[in-house]
Amino acid sequence: TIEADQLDVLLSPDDLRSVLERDALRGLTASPKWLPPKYFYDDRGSELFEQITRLPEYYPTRAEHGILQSHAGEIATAAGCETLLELGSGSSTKTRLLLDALRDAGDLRGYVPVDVSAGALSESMPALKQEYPGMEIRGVIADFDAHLGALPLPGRRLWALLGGTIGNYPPAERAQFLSAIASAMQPGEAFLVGLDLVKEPGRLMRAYDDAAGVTAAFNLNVLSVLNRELDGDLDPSDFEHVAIWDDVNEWIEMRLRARGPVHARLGVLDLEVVFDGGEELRTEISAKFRREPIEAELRVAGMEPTHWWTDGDFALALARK
Ligand code: AVJ
Repeated sequence: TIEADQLDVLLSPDDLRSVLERDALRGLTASPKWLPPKYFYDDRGSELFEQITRLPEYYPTRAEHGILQSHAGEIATAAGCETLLELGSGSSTKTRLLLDALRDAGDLRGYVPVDVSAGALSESMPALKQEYPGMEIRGVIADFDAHLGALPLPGRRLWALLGGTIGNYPPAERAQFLSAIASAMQPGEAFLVGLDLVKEPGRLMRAYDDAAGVTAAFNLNVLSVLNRELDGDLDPSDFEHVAIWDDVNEWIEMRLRARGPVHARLGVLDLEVVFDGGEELRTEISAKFRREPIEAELRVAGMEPTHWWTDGDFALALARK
């Protein structure tokens, strides 16, 4: 169990619902249709994502883990921080590598996991509390697009955004988000960001369209989220999973393509949702990075990139305010 003084709720379930209503109305009435990827992660979606991280085709999680295993000590020393603030904490294997390294570097004081999902925090926090007895743990339920300025400050923080989550933001939003992080950081704090790198398109495509169909199920699950939260009657079997590599923008796009004409309704929005046969709904972009351009973006946002660790497939970049 989590005690009340260990949890800040900046985002209530009602808030999350009204953001979903606004995003769904905006995205489903747009042309082409789109939805933000944050709604993938209900309990079922989070479980499917955990399965994705174990697929043979999905290399980013293993790659990032390997880099952390090899370099966590250097990262902790370079960061020189006493608190780990993790944006989108999810499951905590990577967290432990960083916490151990910060502890070995001698400075560990606190851990601040930030997530939209209370479920993720109530799973990870009790165990971490036991494993790191002297450490202050302060979970925050927040939308990290909205609440960066309101996060707790128990000592100098290492801000971590792992897994390649930054890739979900299209360039303009990414610039805004990085600036918002930079302005929420105190001088002397550090930012560690996980970046999936541009590579051979075949490998990228397979990572987002696996043979076992787990990514397809993950993508289609967002329709169940809409049905449940917005009283909808979308039929997942009316849609197929599509992953494409956009080599101009250098991002993967996931879409749901209507197998034929679709007429559905979202009761809460009082909205008819109509698809032509073959029409696509964009559900995610996952941008892939190159070193110089993303380092330039970090500088524009107001940070100074200082370190870059990579295995050739994935990279961790460290920047300071
Ligand atoms: C959690 C956003 C990093 O973009 O690779 C995995 C999500 N989507 N398979 C990614 C995802 C399809 C993942 N991120």
